[in-house]
Amino acid sequence: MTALTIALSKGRIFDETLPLLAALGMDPAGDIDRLLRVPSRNKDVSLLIVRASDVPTYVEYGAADLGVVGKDVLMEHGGSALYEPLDLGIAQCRLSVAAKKDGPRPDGVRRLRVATKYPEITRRHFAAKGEQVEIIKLYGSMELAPLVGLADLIVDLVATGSTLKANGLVEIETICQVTSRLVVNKAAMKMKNAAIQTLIAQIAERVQAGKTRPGKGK
Ligand code: PRT
Ligand code: MG
Repeated sequence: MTALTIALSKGRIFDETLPLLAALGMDPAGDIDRLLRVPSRNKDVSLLIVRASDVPTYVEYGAADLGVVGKDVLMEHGGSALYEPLDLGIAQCRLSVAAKKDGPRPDGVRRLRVATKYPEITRRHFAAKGEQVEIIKLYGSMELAPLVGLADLIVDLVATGSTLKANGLVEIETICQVTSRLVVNKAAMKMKNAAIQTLIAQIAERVQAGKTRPGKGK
């Protein structure tokens, strides 16, 4: 059979992809706490454990044939160099603009500062609305920025909303809904077409089954 490599990140995405991999007999057959390249129970499939934001890069350059990545990361990376054949419906959240409860709001006059790990999405979002903002790139803990006066607004992922609430922030706008996607290297899609199409079909069937199973709908 054709050898396939799948890139994915630890944490949320790994945890939610694992049942899918297990159902296809592709769950890790090695120490995922130490190894960065892990064999799977299917000898033709190996898994690469990389940073969430690096998944598109591994797949784009063909270091991995496929990847599992959040739509947020994909939008920030610019997805045109990859195929995105499947919405896996996992690691669900939304990308939102949040502000201090009593802080300033965009008013078309003041140039507000926005802290985010998504400068590209943020730039496009405010440009489309004709709002002038100053973007401050952070790598994490965005919720802190408004509290210490580093920024007026943040653009960050929200799932339950409890992190915002705990930090005295409120969601003022939803930019988009986010789920994880299966992405495919464009050359691999040609060279390994049969193997990849088979895998996509198997995963799609699982995702569909998960949606229709009572109580599992997301
Ligand atoms: O952590 P690391 O820097 O290595 O990478 P990462 O933060 O990119 O990875 P990880 O595993 O945290 O997130 C991977 C992907 O999971 C993201 O790219 C999203 O597509 C998806 N995802 C889904 C989330 C969330 N839900 C989520 N709630 N990623 C992050 N969060 C964080 C959010 O940033 C905020 O700090 O959880 C907090 C909010 O959660 P609530 O429930 O309090 O609203
Ligand atoms: Mg994280």
